[in-house]
Amino acid sequence: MKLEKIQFITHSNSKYNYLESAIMALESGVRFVQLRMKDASMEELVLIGKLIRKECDKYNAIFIIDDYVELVNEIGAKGVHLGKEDMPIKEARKILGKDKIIGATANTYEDIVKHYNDGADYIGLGPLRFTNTKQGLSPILGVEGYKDIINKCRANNIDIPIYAIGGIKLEDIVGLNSVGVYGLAISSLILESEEASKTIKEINLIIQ
Ligand code: TZP
Ligand code: MG
Repeated sequence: MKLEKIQFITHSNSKYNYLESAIMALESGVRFVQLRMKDASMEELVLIGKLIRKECDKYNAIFIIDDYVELVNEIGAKGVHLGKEDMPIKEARKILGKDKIIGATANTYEDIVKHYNDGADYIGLGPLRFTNTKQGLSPILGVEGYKDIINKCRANNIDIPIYAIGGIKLEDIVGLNSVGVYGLAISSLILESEEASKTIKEINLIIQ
């Protein structure tokens, strides 16, 4: 399955709840959504997850969920995104099989090598800079951090799509693209955009 270059991560703010955030992103042109809803109960996740999955189906968009390997099939999602405190990638692969997408969070080159060897489909590498969207951020990488890590991957034939994540603004994307990120995992940039469809088009022009 070809991975879309923009992954929208759900969030809520004064304008949108989680479901509305996903619908707004889809209406604006996003075709890859991750349901991230940190304080939700399993029941809520299943309920909202199924609703977002139906919306994604309408747009033929890829839909994955954060953290919960055990809910992937129940929700009908195409995969899962796993962080450092979540189920190990190898174990998740055994449960989900080869056709589901497994994304993994990384902050260093070493994290990427481990996830690559364990069979991840893509990496979310970050954070680029500070963001309020996530608590307990790993050390900030800056564009130079991405450059160093991606160059090391290339030198060692570690070939896996790398998504930049965390605090990404429109003006960062040319730089991120030029150091070789595959795509972007974003939330605030879309949720706080005055015209999200225009923002998506602008991102697509740079990153394709
Ligand atoms: N991990 C680091 S930042 C983030 C996650 C899941 C959420 C997206 O951040 P932003 O800054 O709202 O795009
Ligand atoms: Mg997680």
